[in-house]
Amino acid sequence: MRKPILAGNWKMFKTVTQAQSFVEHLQELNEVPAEVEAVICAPFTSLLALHLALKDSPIRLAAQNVHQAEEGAFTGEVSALMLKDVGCSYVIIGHSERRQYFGETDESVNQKVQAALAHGLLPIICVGEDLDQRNQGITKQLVESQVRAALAGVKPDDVSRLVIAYEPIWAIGTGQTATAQDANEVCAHIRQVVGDLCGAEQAKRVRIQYGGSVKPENIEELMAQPDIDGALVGGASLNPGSFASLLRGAA
Ligand code: G2H
Repeated sequence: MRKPILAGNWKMFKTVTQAQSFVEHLQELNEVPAEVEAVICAPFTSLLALHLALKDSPIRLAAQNVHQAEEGAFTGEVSALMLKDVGCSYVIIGHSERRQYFGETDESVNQKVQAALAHGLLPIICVGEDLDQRNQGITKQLVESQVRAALAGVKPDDVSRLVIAYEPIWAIGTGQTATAQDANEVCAHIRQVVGDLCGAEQAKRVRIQYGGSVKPENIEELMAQPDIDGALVGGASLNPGSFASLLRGAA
Protein backbone atom coordinates (compact mmCIF):
# COMPACT_ATOMS: atom_id res chain seq x y z
CA MET A 1 0.00 0.00 0.00
CA ARG A 2 3.01 2.35 0.33
CA LYS A 3 4.40 3.51 -3.01
CA PRO A 4 8.21 3.29 -2.95
CA ILE A 5 9.94 6.68 -3.13
CA LEU A 6 13.44 7.05 -4.54
CA ALA A 7 14.91 10.52 -4.10
CA GLY A 8 18.22 11.68 -5.54
CA ASN A 9 19.83 14.28 -3.28
CA TRP A 10 22.21 16.17 -5.53
CA LYS A 11 23.63 18.21 -2.62
CA MET A 12 25.79 21.08 -3.98
CA PHE A 13 26.38 19.56 -7.39
CA LYS A 14 25.32 20.52 -10.93
CA THR A 15 24.90 23.82 -12.72
CA VAL A 16 21.64 24.53 -14.59
CA THR A 17 23.18 23.23 -17.83
CA GLN A 18 24.33 20.03 -16.13
CA ALA A 19 20.90 19.56 -14.54
CA GLN A 20 19.18 19.93 -17.92
CA SER A 21 21.58 17.50 -19.52
CA PHE A 22 20.89 14.97 -16.72
CA VAL A 23 17.15 15.13 -17.50
CA GLU A 24 17.76 14.75 -21.24
CA HIS A 25 19.88 11.64 -20.65
CA LEU A 26 17.39 10.19 -18.18
CA GLN A 27 14.56 10.74 -20.65
CA GLU A 28 16.56 8.98 -23.38
CA LEU A 29 16.89 6.00 -21.06
CA ASN A 30 13.12 6.03 -20.58
CA GLU A 31 13.42 4.32 -17.21
CA VAL A 32 10.99 5.74 -14.70
CA PRO A 33 8.94 2.75 -13.54
CA ALA A 34 5.32 3.60 -12.73
CA GLU A 35 5.56 1.67 -9.46
CA VAL A 36 8.11 4.10 -8.01
CA GLU A 37 7.83 7.76 -7.12
CA ALA A 38 11.01 9.40 -8.40
CA VAL A 39 12.21 12.66 -6.87
CA ILE A 40 15.15 14.92 -7.71
CA CYS A 41 16.36 17.13 -4.85
CA ALA A 42 18.31 19.85 -6.60
CA PRO A 43 20.12 23.04 -5.61
CA PHE A 44 17.86 26.14 -5.59
CA THR A 45 19.47 27.51 -8.75
CA SER A 46 18.35 24.56 -10.90
CA LEU A 47 14.81 24.15 -9.61
CA LEU A 48 12.95 26.29 -12.13
CA ALA A 49 14.86 24.87 -15.11
CA LEU A 50 14.15 21.34 -13.86
CA HIS A 51 10.49 22.16 -13.32
CA LEU A 52 10.23 23.22 -16.97
CA ALA A 53 12.27 20.26 -18.24
CA LEU A 54 10.17 17.78 -16.23
CA LYS A 55 6.75 19.18 -17.06
CA ASP A 56 5.63 16.04 -18.94
CA SER A 57 7.42 13.69 -16.56
CA PRO A 58 6.21 11.88 -13.43
CA ILE A 59 9.47 12.85 -11.69
CA ARG A 60 8.86 15.15 -8.72
CA LEU A 61 11.04 18.01 -7.67
CA ALA A 62 12.43 18.76 -4.21
CA ALA A 63 14.55 21.44 -2.61
CA GLN A 64 17.21 20.59 -0.03
CA ASN A 65 16.29 23.19 2.58
CA VAL A 66 13.69 25.84 3.38
CA HIS A 67 13.44 28.75 5.80
CA GLN A 68 10.73 28.57 8.45
CA ALA A 69 9.45 32.13 8.07
CA GLU A 70 6.78 33.17 5.56
CA GLU A 71 8.99 35.98 4.26
CA GLY A 72 11.19 38.70 5.70
CA ALA A 73 14.67 40.11 6.11
CA PHE A 74 16.55 36.78 6.03
CA THR A 75 19.32 37.36 3.53
CA GLY A 76 20.22 34.26 1.56
CA GLU A 77 17.19 32.22 2.59
CA VAL A 78 14.28 30.79 0.58
CA SER A 79 10.68 30.31 1.77
CA ALA A 80 8.24 27.44 1.32
CA LEU A 81 6.01 29.62 -0.87
CA MET A 82 8.97 30.33 -3.18
CA LEU A 83 9.75 26.61 -3.47
CA LYS A 84 6.14 25.78 -4.24
CA ASP A 85 6.18 28.55 -6.84
CA VAL A 86 9.09 26.94 -8.74
CA GLY A 87 7.36 23.57 -8.85
CA CYS A 88 8.66 21.72 -5.79
CA SER A 89 6.53 18.96 -4.31
CA TYR A 90 8.97 18.00 -1.56
CA VAL A 91 11.72 19.56 0.53
CA ILE A 92 14.48 17.83 2.48
CA ILE A 93 14.52 19.08 6.07
CA GLY A 94 17.18 18.44 8.72
CA HIS A 95 19.72 16.59 6.60
CA SER A 96 22.69 15.74 8.83
CA GLU A 97 24.93 18.01 6.76
CA ARG A 98 22.62 20.92 7.62
CA ARG A 99 22.55 19.92 11.27
CA GLN A 100 26.34 19.56 11.33
CA TYR A 101 27.51 22.56 9.25
CA PHE A 102 24.62 25.03 9.44
CA GLY A 103 23.41 24.77 13.01
CA GLU A 104 20.05 23.12 12.34
CA THR A 105 18.44 21.89 15.54
CA ASP A 106 15.47 19.66 16.31
CA GLU A 107 13.56 22.87 16.99
CA SER A 108 14.35 24.52 13.64
CA VAL A 109 13.59 21.23 11.89
CA ASN A 110 10.14 21.21 13.49
CA GLN A 111 9.49 24.84 12.48
CA LYS A 112 10.56 24.10 8.92
CA VAL A 113 8.32 21.00 8.77
CA GLN A 114 5.35 23.12 9.81
CA ALA A 115 6.20 25.89 7.34
CA ALA A 116 6.55 23.41 4.46
CA LEU A 117 3.25 21.69 5.22
CA ALA A 118 1.47 25.03 5.52
CA HIS A 119 2.36 25.66 1.87
CA GLY A 120 1.57 22.19 0.56
CA LEU A 121 5.19 21.05 0.39
CA LEU A 122 5.89 17.57 1.72
CA PRO A 123 8.90 17.32 4.01
CA ILE A 124 11.50 14.58 3.70
CA ILE A 125 12.69 14.68 7.31
CA CYS A 126 16.18 13.32 7.92
CA VAL A 127 17.20 11.64 11.16
CA GLY A 128 20.13 9.46 12.13
CA GLU A 129 22.89 8.77 14.60
CA ASP A 130 26.64 9.34 14.37
CA LEU A 131 29.26 6.64 14.90
CA ASP A 132 29.77 7.52 18.58
CA GLN A 133 26.07 7.27 19.29
CA ARG A 134 25.86 3.97 17.45
CA ASN A 135 28.80 2.61 19.46
CA GLN A 136 27.13 3.75 22.67
CA GLY A 137 24.06 1.72 21.69
CA ILE A 138 21.71 4.72 21.74
CA THR A 139 20.69 4.71 18.04
CA LYS A 140 17.00 4.02 18.59
CA GLN A 141 16.70 6.46 21.49
CA LEU A 142 18.39 9.23 19.52
CA VAL A 143 16.40 8.65 16.35
CA GLU A 144 13.19 8.47 18.35
CA SER A 145 13.85 11.83 19.98
CA GLN A 146 14.62 13.41 16.58
CA VAL A 147 11.39 12.03 15.12
CA ARG A 148 9.29 13.16 18.09
CA ALA A 149 10.80 16.65 17.96
CA ALA A 150 10.37 16.97 14.18
CA LEU A 151 6.71 15.93 14.31
CA ALA A 152 5.66 17.91 17.39
CA GLY A 153 2.36 19.68 16.71
CA VAL A 154 1.98 18.18 13.21
CA LYS A 155 -1.50 16.86 12.39
CA PRO A 156 -1.68 13.05 12.10
CA ASP A 157 -3.00 13.26 8.53
CA ASP A 158 -0.04 15.40 7.51
CA VAL A 159 2.33 12.95 9.18
CA SER A 160 0.99 10.12 7.04
CA ARG A 161 1.79 12.09 3.84
CA LEU A 162 5.34 13.15 4.64
CA VAL A 163 8.52 11.09 4.34
CA ILE A 164 11.09 10.24 7.00
CA ALA A 165 14.62 9.36 5.90
CA TYR A 166 16.77 7.33 8.26
CA GLU A 167 20.36 8.21 7.45
CA PRO A 168 23.05 6.94 9.82
CA ILE A 169 25.69 9.67 9.64
CA TRP A 170 28.57 7.20 9.60
CA ALA A 171 27.18 5.70 6.38
CA ILE A 172 26.89 8.96 4.45
CA GLY A 173 29.25 9.26 1.51
CA THR A 174 31.63 6.80 3.18
CA GLY A 175 30.81 3.71 1.15
CA GLN A 176 29.74 2.02 4.40
CA THR A 177 26.08 1.01 4.43
CA ALA A 178 24.13 -0.22 7.42
CA THR A 179 23.17 -3.84 6.85
CA ALA A 180 19.70 -4.07 5.38
CA GLN A 181 18.51 -5.75 8.58
CA ASP A 182 19.99 -3.05 10.85
CA ALA A 183 18.51 -0.32 8.68
CA ASN A 184 15.13 -2.04 8.74
CA GLU A 185 15.21 -2.36 12.51
CA VAL A 186 15.61 1.40 12.95
CA CYS A 187 12.99 2.13 10.26
CA ALA A 188 10.57 -0.21 12.04
CA HIS A 189 11.25 1.66 15.27
CA ILE A 190 10.51 4.97 13.53
CA ARG A 191 7.20 3.53 12.32
CA GLN A 192 6.39 2.47 15.86
CA VAL A 193 7.12 6.00 17.12
CA VAL A 194 4.82 7.46 14.44
CA GLY A 195 2.18 4.96 15.59
CA ASP A 196 2.58 6.15 19.18
CA LEU A 197 2.27 9.76 18.15
CA CYS A 198 -0.42 9.59 15.50
CA GLY A 199 -2.08 6.18 15.47
CA ALA A 200 -1.67 2.87 13.69
CA GLU A 201 -3.31 3.96 10.44
CA GLN A 202 -0.87 6.85 9.97
CA ALA A 203 2.07 4.62 10.88
CA LYS A 204 1.03 2.17 8.17
CA ARG A 205 0.89 4.96 5.60
CA VAL A 206 4.02 7.01 6.35
CA ARG A 207 6.93 6.26 4.02
CA ILE A 208 10.34 5.69 5.53
CA GLN A 209 13.48 5.83 3.42
CA TYR A 210 16.97 4.62 4.15
CA GLY A 211 19.91 6.82 3.14
CA GLY A 212 23.69 6.44 3.32
CA SER A 213 25.82 5.06 0.47
CA VAL A 214 22.86 3.54 -1.36
CA LYS A 215 23.85 2.40 -4.86
CA PRO A 216 22.48 0.19 -7.64
CA GLU A 217 24.29 -2.80 -6.07
CA ASN A 218 22.50 -2.60 -2.70
CA ILE A 219 19.13 -0.98 -3.46
CA GLU A 220 17.25 -4.24 -4.01
CA GLU A 221 18.32 -5.76 -0.72
CA LEU A 222 17.32 -2.60 1.13
CA MET A 223 13.97 -2.37 -0.64
CA ALA A 224 13.21 -6.00 0.21
CA GLN A 225 12.97 -5.03 3.89
CA PRO A 226 9.41 -4.64 5.15
CA ASP A 227 9.82 -1.21 6.76
CA ILE A 228 12.03 0.41 4.11
CA ASP A 229 9.89 2.20 1.53
CA GLY A 230 12.57 3.88 -0.50
CA ALA A 231 15.93 5.57 -0.43
CA LEU A 232 17.49 9.00 -0.26
CA VAL A 233 20.57 8.73 -2.44
CA GLY A 234 23.45 11.18 -2.77
CA GLY A 235 26.52 10.23 -4.81
CA ALA A 236 24.89 7.44 -6.84
CA SER A 237 22.04 9.71 -7.97
CA LEU A 238 24.26 12.16 -9.85
CA ASN A 239 24.63 10.07 -12.98
CA PRO A 240 21.49 9.43 -15.08
CA GLY A 241 22.43 5.79 -15.79
CA SER A 242 22.95 5.06 -12.12
CA PHE A 243 19.77 6.94 -11.12
CA ALA A 244 17.83 4.87 -13.68
CA SER A 245 19.26 1.64 -12.19
CA LEU A 246 18.27 2.80 -8.72
CA LEU A 247 14.73 3.43 -9.92
CA ARG A 248 14.57 -0.04 -11.47
CA GLY A 249 15.95 -1.52 -8.26
CA ALA A 250 13.35 0.28 -6.16
CA ALA A 251 10.42 -0.89 -8.32
C1 G2H B 1 23.18 10.72 2.58
C2 G2H B 1 23.02 10.41 1.15
C3 G2H B 1 21.98 11.30 0.55
P1 G2H B 1 25.17 9.32 -0.02
O1 G2H B 1 23.58 12.09 2.75
O2 G2H B 1 21.16 12.03 1.42
O3 G2H B 1 24.26 10.59 0.48
O4 G2H B 1 24.23 8.42 -0.77
O5 G2H B 1 26.21 9.94 -0.92
O6 G2H B 1 25.74 8.67 1.19
